[in-house]
Amino acid sequence: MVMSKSLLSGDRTMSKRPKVYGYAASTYTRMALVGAEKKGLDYDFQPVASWDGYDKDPEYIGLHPFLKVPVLEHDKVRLTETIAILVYIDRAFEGPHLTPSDPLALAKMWEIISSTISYAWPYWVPVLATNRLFNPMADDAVDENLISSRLPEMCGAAELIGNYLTARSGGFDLADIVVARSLKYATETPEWHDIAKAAPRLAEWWESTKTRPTIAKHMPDTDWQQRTEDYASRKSNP
Ligand SMILES: N[C@@H](CCC(=O)N[C@@H](CS)C(=O)NCC(=O)O)C(=O)O
Repeated sequence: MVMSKSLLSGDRTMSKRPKVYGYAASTYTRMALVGAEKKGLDYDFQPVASWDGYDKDPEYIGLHPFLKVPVLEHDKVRLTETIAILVYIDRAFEGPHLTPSDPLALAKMWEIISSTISYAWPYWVPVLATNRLFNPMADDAVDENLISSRLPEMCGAAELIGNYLTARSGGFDLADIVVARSLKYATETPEWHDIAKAAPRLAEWWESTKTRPTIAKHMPDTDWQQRTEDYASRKSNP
């Protein structure tokens, strides 16, 4: 277990403006940023690592007991865990509601979020995106066996979540933010063809969601050729 001293406790003066610590390629950081944007907050983003998160700034250490991002700081409040951050953003500030008031719609929102974090994110991001997109960028090996053996889970989760998303009666909520950010990298891989075929509702939802202004504004910049060059240049000039 990695336990580290918090940089954000002690004498540090907390910002009155909400501040999100994270890094640009981080799916969870981007969820917090989309939430802040959608709420219309005047907030700051403090990157604490290189774009890909591989090279951490000294400030990264101590932000989170398990060395994760994002972390939100606001006045006397410091929060870890993306979902907690999103709920705080929704409830602590004025602006459009990001969570439904209807009890069933609220439960459905959590059903989608929990399913995404439990059954989709572990396959779409650490298995698929890391191997297909981030490993080639860093000149690391691609585990083809892992990708192909986990394709059924990637497709199964996509089908389930697509069905949940399109069966809802309400509008945009935190579930859209969590699914959109978890799915983005998968849509850039060749496996997206199989996933979309297995989950046509999710594919249709993605087509209409990816162009929403706040979602589009917080797409990570995935020019992979440029990313590969940046990574190589960092490694040769540490
Ligand atoms: N349970 C955490 C998970 C956050 C998480 O896994 N963040 C990733 C980036 S998307 C991270 O910090 N990874 C550590 C690293 O990049 O070294 C949350 O909900 O915020």
